[in-house]
Amino acid sequence: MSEPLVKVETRGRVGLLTLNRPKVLNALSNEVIDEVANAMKAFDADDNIGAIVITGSEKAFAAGADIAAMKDWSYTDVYKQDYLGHQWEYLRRVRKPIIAAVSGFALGGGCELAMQCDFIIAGENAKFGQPEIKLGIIPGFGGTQRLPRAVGKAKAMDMILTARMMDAAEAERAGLVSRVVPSDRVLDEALEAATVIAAMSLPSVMMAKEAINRAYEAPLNEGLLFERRNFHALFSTHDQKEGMNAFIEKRQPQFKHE
Ligand code: CO8
Repeated sequence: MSEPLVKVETRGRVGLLTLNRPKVLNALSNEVIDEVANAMKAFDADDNIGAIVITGSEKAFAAGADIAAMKDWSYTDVYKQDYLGHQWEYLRRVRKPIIAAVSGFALGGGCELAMQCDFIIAGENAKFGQPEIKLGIIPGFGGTQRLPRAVGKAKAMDMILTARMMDAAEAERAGLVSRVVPSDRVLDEALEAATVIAAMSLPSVMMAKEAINRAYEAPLNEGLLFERRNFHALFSTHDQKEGMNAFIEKRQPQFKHE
């Protein structure tokens, strides 16, 4: 049997996706993205999963869209299939937290895939970049929108216009990644973070994610109201009573995720 393009596993309450096209540095073909989106949908619908990790290999998280597959496409080909729409946009709709565990290259669509996740844990050998300009195109999967939000306009312009890569230390300073760890620790660190998150009350985790994302999509007043209403709503859950009682009684909470 041939190797799957994306390996899908569970580790306790954590769903783990591993991009698995090592010969082409995990180049993201439509087939790969279909498999990622389908696995994400299944994890999102599974009550036994509380957080998701997506990773690649030690050499590459993903070196971008599959250039060999794209090179002969015409405008009508990409327009008619709405390339980078539909399944590709699915990640945005996943309601559980997704952590990108990035080692090696995260370039073009690979950098954009990592930025669609909720946060990035990078290995010391990670390299981020949007080199599309060298191919006569521009980022098409959110790079021109998410990179400036993550690192500011100056660095985003610099990276997208010159195609230079950012190493892990610069990415951490710029706010693109949340932590940098030794390269051989990336996946373990991401799984540990995901396990911590998955042990929290799922409704509060989902509402926190939704509220943080509002900070990017709504004016401050709307975002603050959205946060406050969700804060109020959590007082209707079992887990809020359990969490607060456990604190007062000096014991660990037993969350039911409801
Ligand atoms: N697509 C297809 N094949 C690739 C890709 C890719 N993006 N990247 C690497 N490969 C292949 C190489 O062709 C090579 O294959 P082969 O062994 O058959 O020659 C193999 O992977 C190994 O690559 P290299 O020999 O080049 O390895 P190096 O260590 O010398 O270099 C680099 C590593 C620097 C990462 C280099 O491979 C590189 O520059 N890759 C292309 C990076 C790039 O331009 N990425 C942007 C692609 S365009 C894009 O992402 C469009 C964004 C739109 C949204 C996409 C949504 C996902």
